[in-house]
Formats: sequence, C-alpha cells, structure tokens
Amino acid sequence: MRNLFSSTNQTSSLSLSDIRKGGKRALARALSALEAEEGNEAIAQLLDEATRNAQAHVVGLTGPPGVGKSTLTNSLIRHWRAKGERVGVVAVDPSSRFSRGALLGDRTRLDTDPTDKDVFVRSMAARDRLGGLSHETVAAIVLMRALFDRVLVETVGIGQSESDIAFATDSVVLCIQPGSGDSLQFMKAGVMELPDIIVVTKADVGVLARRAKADVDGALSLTMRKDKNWSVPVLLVSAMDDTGLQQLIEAIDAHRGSLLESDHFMSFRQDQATVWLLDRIRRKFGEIGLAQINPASEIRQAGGPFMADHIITKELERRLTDTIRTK
Ligand SMILES: Nc1nc2c(ncn2[C@@H]2O[C@H](COP(=O)(O)OP(=O)(O)O)[C@@H](O)[C@H]2O)c(=O)[nH]1
Ligand SMILES: [Mg+2]
Repeated sequence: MRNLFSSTNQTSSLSLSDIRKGGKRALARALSALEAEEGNEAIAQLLDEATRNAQAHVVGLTGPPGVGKSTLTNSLIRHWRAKGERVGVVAVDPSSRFSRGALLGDRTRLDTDPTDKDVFVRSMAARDRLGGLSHETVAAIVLMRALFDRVLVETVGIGQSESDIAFATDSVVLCIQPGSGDSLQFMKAGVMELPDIIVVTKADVGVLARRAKADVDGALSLTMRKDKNWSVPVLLVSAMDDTGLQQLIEAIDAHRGSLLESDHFMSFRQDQATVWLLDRIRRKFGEIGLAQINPASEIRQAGGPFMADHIITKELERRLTDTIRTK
C-alpha cells in the first residue's frame, strides 16, 4: 500500500479503483489525505472522478444534538446491511469543533461491526462552519458516494450552507425533539423549506411526541416548498421500540424514487455543481471573484467542479498577487 503522506506526487496515482481494491483501509487513507491536503490537484481529480461515478443514495440526517440522530443512524445501518446494501456513514461531530478531532462523542455511539467490510463510518470535526458542512465533509461524501449503495450523513443543523447540503445530499431528513419547540424556531429560520422528510424522534414518550408532530404539521402548512412533486411526510419514530422505522425507510426510498423519476435529475445534479462552485468561489474571493468566472463552462472544461475550483482558485490567487505587486 502506498503511503499517501510521503509526498504530494504519490497522491497523483490515487484513483477510485485503487480505493475499491484497497478496501476500508484505503478509503480511510484517502479520506485523511483529502482532509489534510485541500487544494491538491490529484485530490481534485479524484473527487471529479467520484462525482462522475456517483451511485449511492445520500441521506442527510440532521437536527440538534441529543435528538437521536446517532441512534437512528444505527437502526438504518442495521436495516440496510440486512438487505445486503453497502453503507457509508459520515458523522459530523459538533463537539470537536475546537479540538479539531472527533475523538469521543458520536464515534462511540455508532456500534457497527468492525469486521463487516461493507459498512464504513467516518467521524469528522465540524471545523469552522457551525451547522453546515465543511469542505472536507462535502469531499468525503462525494468520495463515499462513488463506493457505497447508501451514504448517511449525520450533521447538526441545516440552513447556513444550503448549497453544500443540496450539492452533497439527495434526501434530507430533519429530526425534531418532542417538547423542544424546535419546529417553531426552524420555521422562523426558514429551515423548514429544506427537509424532504421530517421525523419527530423518541415517539415512545407519547403525548409530547404527538404534540410535536401537530406543531410540525402546522408549521409545514405555512411553508413554501420548492419541490412541488413531493409532499413532506412527518413521521413519529422511536428507535427504542422501532415505531415508525419501517415508514421512515419507505419514505426515504419513496423520496429517492421521486428524484429519479423526474426528467430533470441529471440537469439538477449539474445545476447543483454550478451552485456549489459559485458558493465556494464567493467564500474565497467574494463578489469580485464571482464576477470573473463562468462556472458552467469552467466545470465543462475542467472535467468537473473540483478541478474547476482548483483551477479558478489558482488563477484568482495569481491575479490578486499581480494586483498587489503592481500597486
Ligand atoms: N426514549 C428514547 N430515547 C432515545 C431514542 N433515540 C435516542 N434516544 C436517546 O437520546 C439520547 C441522544 O441520542 P443520540 O442518538 O446520541 O442523539 P444525537 O446527538 O442526535 O446523535 C441518548 O441518550 C439516546 O439513548 C428513542 O427513540 N427514544
Ligand atoms: Mg450523534
């Protein structure tokens, strides 16, 4: 096995087929490389290759800490593995934002079989973008999406980085805690427009859960949805006694079905890449940077959004340096 860290040249031979051959160890190394070496051309190439080979259904499981995401993740992994599906999980751990390492927290709560080669869990620190997906997280999802049948992304909160979530996930499940009043907060924040499925967790607590569902139903009826072909189900689910779990599984598949049915799915994916690239350049170079690019054609020329990002970033950095020098 090659050592990805010995030099950047070595990463240049990194390919999807190498990772497939190398199994979980190779994937773990590739993920470490892409966390450590943002801006590396070989990695951008790998991610574009992965983008072209997207196969998994990516499900984002989102909601506040303690709502029951990890517990639900365990249930979904068990279900999909029992059906023989290969499952990758990205767990974004908010508590490790400052320590830069996901040591405890979520990692300890996912109880997967380490000898099962078809389930892979990656914990990642939330880093600097509270509530959203960091670039490393998006990259990990894109890579795992080319290797598994399902990719599950556990993350705290949505709303601040819609373009990341939309680019990297197909179906968003928002988890709401009974008795928390969260649905009202989410509606105010405009978050209700994002999920494709809403789950009220811990349904075994009874009346509080039913009341939370009624609140969510009310909030949803006041929300404008972008996708008119899909009506958002609100489900009462308990991972404790498996109430509603089967409905959640069916709703996830039904949502995937509705995406695949639409004639626009491929152009939708392309639009997502364009929006993602625009957002990325805006974050790095502001409106001035945006004004200098033509994302759709640049993605085409570069062969994918990650190489486009790489090339544009280099070019804009060069122009900036030139401007500073001539001043
Ligand atoms: N009663 C009940 N408790 C649950 C259920 N799911 C999770 N919990 C508990 O809620 C707490 C937080 O769960 P966890 O999955 O770690 O939440 P996360 O922070 O969203 O990942 C744990 O103590 C769980 O045991 C459920 O369906 N019913
Ligand atoms: Mg968790």
